[in-house]
Amino acid sequence: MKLNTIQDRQSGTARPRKRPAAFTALAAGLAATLLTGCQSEQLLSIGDMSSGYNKEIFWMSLWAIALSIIVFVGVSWALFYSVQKFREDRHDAPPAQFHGNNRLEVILVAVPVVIVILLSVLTVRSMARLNPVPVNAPKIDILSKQFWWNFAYPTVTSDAGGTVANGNEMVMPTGQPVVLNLTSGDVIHGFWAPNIGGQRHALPSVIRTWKVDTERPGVYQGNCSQLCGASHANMRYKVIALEPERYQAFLAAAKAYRAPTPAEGSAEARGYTLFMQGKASTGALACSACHRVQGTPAAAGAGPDLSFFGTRRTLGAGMWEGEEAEKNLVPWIANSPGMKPGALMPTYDGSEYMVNGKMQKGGVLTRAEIEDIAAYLRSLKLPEEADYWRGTPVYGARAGGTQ
Ligand code: HEC
Ligand SMILES: [Cu+2]
Repeated sequence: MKLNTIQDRQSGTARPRKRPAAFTALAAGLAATLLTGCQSEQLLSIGDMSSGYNKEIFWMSLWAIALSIIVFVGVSWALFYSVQKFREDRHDAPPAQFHGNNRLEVILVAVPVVIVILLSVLTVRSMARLNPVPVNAPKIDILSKQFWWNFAYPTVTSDAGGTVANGNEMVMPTGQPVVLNLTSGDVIHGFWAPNIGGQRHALPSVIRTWKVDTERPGVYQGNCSQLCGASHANMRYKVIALEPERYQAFLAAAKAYRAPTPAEGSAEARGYTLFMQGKASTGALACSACHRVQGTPAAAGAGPDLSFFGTRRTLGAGMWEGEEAEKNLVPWIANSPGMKPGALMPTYDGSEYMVNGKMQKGGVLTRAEIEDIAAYLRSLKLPEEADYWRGTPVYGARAGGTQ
């Protein structure tokens, strides 16, 4: 196709009305990349007014912005007025001097002081509303680690032993403040799910407590907001807000949950054995050395809790969702550091990976063995009524979203 150049126009050719095809193709390509590339992306919004936390911050900011506009307009007016009124070409004589005018000086100091006091009062008022943590509110203990999240329910001890917990998917009730206790197992991370309220840093050896809330049931996106290493951008999670009755149903079922015992001779049973014991002959480490599955001997915390893995819809700490997560489970178990840079899980296809700056070689499981383990993981399901994804609307999913 002939490009529309300056020479064309100078030589008298009319500029074609149509956009050059190259441009159209580029735009279409870009749109396609954006749409497919972000298939599982969800909008994040600090302006989500279904959260009381966000509402409070919004009104406080509005006051602060309004005061700033008043100051800006006032100062600009004074500036332009003086420049205009006291132009040198209109005034031959030196201007009147008012050095030592106490009244003026007091006014010039008092006005900013009043504005700053007003802003402080507004800020302190918002803090007084947001900071107190209700005693009887639902609590969630959050552990962040490179590059995943664990959400534990400290008041819910499971019948099978241990505290009820879920990796990378946080379930909370709507219509009431939820108290979050956040910490880190290694470096500094940031908990940021703006639709439900404020962001906090996760600091090693410190527990930060605050509250979040939302009125609207839904699935919300959460991200790590503090640069924490190679897979910082892949350190995501979902917040699933349920109406209180459904939340209670989830907690009750999670409390009573015991991982199902697979039928003898099934793929799940073979997967179970490999999960618990690994395969010493090929150096494949037991999954139970790092993961917990409620109701089994697996009780370790070096990786996310997998108790209800079959109910989950994300994989790799929110890197994949829905069908993608389903498709990637076997490749993930085979070589997770290959799929997610820096993931601290061994490989099971014999490839090399790095831990603490040292190259290591993973053990080896066959494809069939890994598929058995995947089958076992998929069988780890909460009962139907406690499936927190079922029917829960996904907030702000882009076109082509998966849920
Ligand atoms: C040395 C500890 C370790 C061992 C052994 C281990 N894992 Fe992991 N696993 C991890 C860590 C750490 C993560 C989190 C990786 C990330 O997202 O950055 C993880 C993540 C996972 C996830 C993804 C969970 C999610 O929701 O994103 C699955 C599934 C999983 N492991 C299964 C297994 C299986 C199956 C085995 C055994 C074949 C196994 N793991 C062995 C440490 C381990
Ligand atoms: Cu992080």
